[in-house]
Amino acid sequence: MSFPKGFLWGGAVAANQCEGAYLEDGKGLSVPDMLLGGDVNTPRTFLPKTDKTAFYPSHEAIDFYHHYAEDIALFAEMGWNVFRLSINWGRIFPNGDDETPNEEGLAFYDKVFDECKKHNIEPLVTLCHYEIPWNIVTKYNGFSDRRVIDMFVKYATTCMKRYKDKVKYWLTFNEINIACMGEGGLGDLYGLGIMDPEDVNSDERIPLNKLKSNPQKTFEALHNQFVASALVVTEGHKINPDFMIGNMIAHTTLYPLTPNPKDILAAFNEDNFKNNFCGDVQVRGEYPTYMFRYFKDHGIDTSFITEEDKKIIKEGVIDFYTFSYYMSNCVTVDENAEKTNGNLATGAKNPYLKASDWGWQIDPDGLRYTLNILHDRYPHTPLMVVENGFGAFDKVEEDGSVHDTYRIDYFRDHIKAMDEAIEDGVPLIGYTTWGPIDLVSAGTGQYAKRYGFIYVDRHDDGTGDFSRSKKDSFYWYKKVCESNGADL
Ligand code: BGP
Repeated sequence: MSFPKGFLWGGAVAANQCEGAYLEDGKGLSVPDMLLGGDVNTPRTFLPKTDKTAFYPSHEAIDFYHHYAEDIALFAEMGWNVFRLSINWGRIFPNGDDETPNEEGLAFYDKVFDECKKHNIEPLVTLCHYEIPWNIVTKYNGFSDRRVIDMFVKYATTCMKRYKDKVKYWLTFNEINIACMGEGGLGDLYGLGIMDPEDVNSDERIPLNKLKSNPQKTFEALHNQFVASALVVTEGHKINPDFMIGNMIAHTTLYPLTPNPKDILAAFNEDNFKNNFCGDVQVRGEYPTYMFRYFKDHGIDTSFITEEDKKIIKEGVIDFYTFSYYMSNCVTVDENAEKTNGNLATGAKNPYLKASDWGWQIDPDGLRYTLNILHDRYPHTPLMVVENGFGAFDKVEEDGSVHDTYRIDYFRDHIKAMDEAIEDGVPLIGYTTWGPIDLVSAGTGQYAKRYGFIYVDRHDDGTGDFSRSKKDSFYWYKKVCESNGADL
């Protein structure tokens, strides 16, 4: 067994998917508060005018806001030493552009971090996990407006100053490359807070994959996020030189479907665009050359990449690289090839892999491969897997137990793959599973797509008493954490 001493074991959540309390203690509306649920075949819809008859899954979520002490105690019982969570921007600056921060919001996270400390759990904090304040969308069109860079830096440094002795590990933007994925304006809205004014003012429900998108604006806004992220890295190190500040990439590993050189090239290009581009900027501090070819081919005017911004990006390279890994997909030029269903990450079906009920292909070997590829690409950067997990329908037995062997199998195989990668020489420093406690799915808005070791009594029709109970996987992951990955 090769997990090094001090390896970080834990789980990961996002504020908007677990906290609920969406308007409590001064919090402002943020993007996910405007989204209704969908399912595997129906995309989530956006409804800007709050409709009292509609069910917005994140408004109450699993009510972590009032259950945090109980939940963190359960995490501690599993033997964790790290807990990845996000601060909801709208709790600290309810409109994004407020003069002063909201003290009640700041006080809430003080309590959460104190609870972690009590249990010797290190918080790993994402500053923006798809939680852009709604006012920034409607008034500034998200990160397409450069003033939002300053708003984000102000928010991030406010948090970093306040929690400088409580939090050491920070991530700037969750899955910053979501802007390069997904259909229509989905990535624009989730990641960048961009929305076409016509869509913002619509009275109709708009499926997320039908939101309008303007690629020029997308890349300008993404560039502004690179600048904002780099400034936060630089400013954060001034606040506390011991801070470890990382990026976060959605990594869907891509293979050519066949040995046809056209498939090889298509997979190579798609991999660069979707998986490598953002990480290359944030680790190496400059835009990779292949992107200038992409911009040229797609008619993108790159004058937004100014000399001054280049310097900022160069200075603010990250300390560690983190990523989510759920699945792999295939790429082919054959338009008739069978497709997978992966919400954001679709591709051609791999005949060698099984998939979850949501069509996400299960590929533990892909994780070992990915870790090696990333280490080769960024040889001096520590890596961390900050999301990995299996969304499934769970069945509660009469005695309240949940026998989720499928989830245990998924995790066992992926942890073995990480073990192999460490043997291969990869500097992997930690692992946080996604949704260690059931929560709202980002892609579909469902509760029924469950990821947790901990079951939450909460359902898609809005029923449930929010009570928590342990699934079989809870006891299994406890063994894993307590044995530092030896007892699988
Ligand atoms: C990632 C997001 C998470 C999480 C996860 C699982 O893309 O960072 O927020 O939700 O995917 O996806 P889903 O919730 O759609 O099953």
